[in-house]
Amino acid sequence: MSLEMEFSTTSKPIPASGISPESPQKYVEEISQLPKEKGWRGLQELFLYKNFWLYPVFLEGALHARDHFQAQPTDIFLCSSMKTGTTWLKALSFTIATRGHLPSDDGSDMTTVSLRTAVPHDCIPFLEFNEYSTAVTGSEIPLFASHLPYTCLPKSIIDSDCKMAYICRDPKDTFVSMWFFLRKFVAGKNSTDVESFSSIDEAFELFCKGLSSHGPYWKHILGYWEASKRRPEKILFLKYEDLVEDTQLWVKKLAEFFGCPFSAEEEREGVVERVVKECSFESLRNLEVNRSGKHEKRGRAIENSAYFRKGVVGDWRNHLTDEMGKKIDVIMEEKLLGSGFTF
Ligand code: PAP
Repeated sequence: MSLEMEFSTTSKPIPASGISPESPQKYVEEISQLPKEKGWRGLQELFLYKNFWLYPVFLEGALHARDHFQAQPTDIFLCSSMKTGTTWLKALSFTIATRGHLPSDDGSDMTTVSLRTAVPHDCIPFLEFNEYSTAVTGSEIPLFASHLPYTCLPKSIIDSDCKMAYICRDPKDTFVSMWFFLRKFVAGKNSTDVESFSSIDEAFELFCKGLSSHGPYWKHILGYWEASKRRPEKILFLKYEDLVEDTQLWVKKLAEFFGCPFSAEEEREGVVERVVKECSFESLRNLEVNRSGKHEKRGRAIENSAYFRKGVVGDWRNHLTDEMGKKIDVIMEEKLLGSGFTF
């Protein structure tokens, strides 16, 4: 996905609405009638669609998918709010689905489409970037990804009873990851832009009010959580922290969920371990494609390295005060109360 498409800075010559000029007129009109808020300084305005704050590019994609995407019952969606582990989940899922082509340690049996040559975002298409004609290469499983909240997904996905794997993450680490990611993007423009970007304190207050990309974050989680309780066999719920703690266990669960469990022989041969190793933060971050490559969509590019910052649990402690941590924890507790979900 292209950051420029998602979060064009205010310094760019974009329409006041933030809606891209190439968006069909009917979507421009629909979006312009939605409530909007300024959101994070240095980024576009956020628009309120079905009770969620979305940047125009995601919204355009959501509306387009709503009108045009025809899900098949066999499609599987990897869903997440931003910065909760999407890249990792994509890498793991892609590797599980294409493990018949797993490169050996010396790389001798590499196929053309591989995590060693493409950023995970280029391996599994995003629904809201209208990439759904691009089937995942080398995989028997039609995998797609989406950052959209459950209630904003196209009706055809819900009606087709598609499987979904949803990943969420501690809100403090999610917020910190998002702030650095967006700041890095803004910093890529020029120093004036980065100076005008929301400070971490300012962005934190907005995040706590639900004003962030795809926010409120708690509502994003709740939508999928409630759906997973209604359809547990169709919606697999993952936490980034659990994935860190026991990646092998979750890789096996994912494979079972996708309908391609590891055979006893594969387990004996260490295929699960190889999948985990292939997708580890260190392995992915150190690949040439992710160190110096760029990720291009619609003629625009961002550095792949932006998707691999630290990859640890609890980094928020280096950037937020205990008081801030407590504040967001209390908000999350209140909002998730009675749902049965906790971090
Ligand atoms: P996206 O919404 O832009 O797709 P997403 O992949 O959901 O981002 O989240 C990025 C986070 O996942 C980053 O966290 P950090 O800022 O706290 O470091 C990124 O480092 C982390 N990440 C990416 N790949 C991996 C991986 N293989 N293992 C663990 N964490 C990872």
